Amino acid sequence: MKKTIPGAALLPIVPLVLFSACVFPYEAVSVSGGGTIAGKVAYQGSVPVKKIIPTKDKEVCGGARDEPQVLVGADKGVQDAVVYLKEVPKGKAWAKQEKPPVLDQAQCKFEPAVQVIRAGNFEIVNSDPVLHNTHGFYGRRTAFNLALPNKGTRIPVELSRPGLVRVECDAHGWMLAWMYVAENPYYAMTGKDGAFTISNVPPGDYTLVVWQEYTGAVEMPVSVKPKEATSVPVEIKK
Ligand SMILES: [Cu+2]
Repeated sequence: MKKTIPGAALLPIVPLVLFSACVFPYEAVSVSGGGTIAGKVAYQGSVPVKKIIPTKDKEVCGGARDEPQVLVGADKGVQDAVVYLKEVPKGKAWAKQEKPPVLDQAQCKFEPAVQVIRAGNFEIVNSDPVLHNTHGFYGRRTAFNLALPNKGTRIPVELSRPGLVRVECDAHGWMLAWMYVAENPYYAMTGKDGAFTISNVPPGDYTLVVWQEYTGAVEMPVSVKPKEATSVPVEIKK
């Protein structure tokens, strides 16, 4: 049975093969009459499961387990989807950042498994008493490749180019994380219920991109009106 999301019809969804490789310049300005994009990402299908079978360092990494490839909560809401506006020329300033973001490795899992950062520095941390060799990629191109042999090792890394970065560990083949380096501050990650909000958007027409690890990226048009909230229900599928 198919559930419909009340409030609005589903917008057309165009599957994307790859993220745009070009870097779109962004200028921070004061925004007057900004609107809000509020939505919910839903997944109706059966949830695929990935078998994780640690083959080494089992005393730290644990035993075999199943991990869902889509985190589906109440009402089919999808947690940890990345939502952003593409190619925004100008708008609100970036939020203040007190500390660089962190990608931790604990019990041979990346934490967080998905995050959005801005271009610049973040820190890779090893919280395990075993070697992790943390290897990030833009597509097939290496973005960083670092050995963190000891518990407590902390290495700053710069990602200067917007785009999606896949992070693996060369020592533990099952470890996987995703970092989206945002090109502008109009982004969000969905909460447990699949909801997201992007605020203070200059009125106009935009392309909203929704990415999830298993389903990939889809984009859809969205119009923002002055001081109004635009509701965008999104259904993702493989
Ligand atoms: Cu590792």
